[in-house]
Amino acid sequence: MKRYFAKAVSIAATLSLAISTIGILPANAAQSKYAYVDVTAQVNQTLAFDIVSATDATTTVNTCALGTLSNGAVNSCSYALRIATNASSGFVAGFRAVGELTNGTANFNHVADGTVTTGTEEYGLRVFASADGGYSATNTYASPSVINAPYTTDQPINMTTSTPVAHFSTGPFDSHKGTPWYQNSTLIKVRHSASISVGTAQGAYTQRVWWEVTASP
Ligand SMILES: [Ca+2]
Repeated sequence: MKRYFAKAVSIAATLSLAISTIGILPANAAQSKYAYVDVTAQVNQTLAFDIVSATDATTTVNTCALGTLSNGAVNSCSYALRIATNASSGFVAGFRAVGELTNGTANFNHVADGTVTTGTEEYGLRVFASADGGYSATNTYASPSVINAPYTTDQPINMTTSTPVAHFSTGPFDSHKGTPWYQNSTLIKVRHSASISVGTAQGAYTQRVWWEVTASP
């Protein structure tokens, strides 16, 4: 009997609350409802890369002439990697060699001590960011690229797989906006150097070096 009585009280209380709620709602109450849209857009990754003159960023080149070598001097030739990307994590630049610097039978000795030196047969490359005197022209380029050790010194060119020498890893370039357009690029200067000894075999020497730039997503 006790259990039945308690249940009857509970039903009565619920009915009372429902009647009260209906009673205070205005006949024409304003209502609000919500819905949403998600706006989306896509910006695709861009990457531009050319090899250009070391003194003119608008001129593309694909030769680097060391000239006629002599026993009393170090000969050099230079060019620049012109790179632009909007990739969130920048890029990596590297090179690989197709064969040796060779006259067909004799291969040039690779530099092994970080410096191509007069009077010894040595050949190699080094890489410059603008911060260490790498590139300057009519316009000033504050290259954000970082040169990988040991390529701030003369290094051998005997890699058959792409070997990273420079990178930029903190996002798209934004420091060179304006005209001309190539100020949106970074410029990395590359210098090849060679020296000979009295025993270096005569001949016309050639080597093809490939550069690869990879955008970092
Ligand atoms: Ca040396």
